[in-house]
Amino acid sequence: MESKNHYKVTYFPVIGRGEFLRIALVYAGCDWEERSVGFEEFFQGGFRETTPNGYMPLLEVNGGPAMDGTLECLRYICMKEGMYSKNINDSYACEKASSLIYTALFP
Ligand SMILES: N[C@@H](CCC(=O)N[C@@H](CS)C(=O)NCC(=O)O)C(=O)O
Repeated sequence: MESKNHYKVTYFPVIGRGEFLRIALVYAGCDWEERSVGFEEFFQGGFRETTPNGYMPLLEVNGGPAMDGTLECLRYICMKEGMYSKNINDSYACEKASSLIYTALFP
């Protein structure tokens, strides 16, 4: 798979919600960069106030505005990179599996 898009993921330097986006971007073979924001920078350094809704991960595509919402961003990457099934039954199964994993990890 070859993508012409450039992505930026902004997240804490940990495995967490951001990992969903990192894995999708690596799997798709995308050109992407990571902006690592430490806890102090986020909570005390004012970074939180610069985010759309006060949380991360954030996803920027081709220099566009920051988007948030882990599963929404995951779905966005999959659709933009041609990994989202056009078969409604397959996409239902993928949505079900990703929601299940997400809510199990982040209830
Ligand atoms: N609904 C959001 C929740 C994101 C979220 O809670 N992120 C945590 C880090 S894993 C965060 O940024 N927390 C900061 C805060 O709540 O102040 C999503 O699905 O991405």
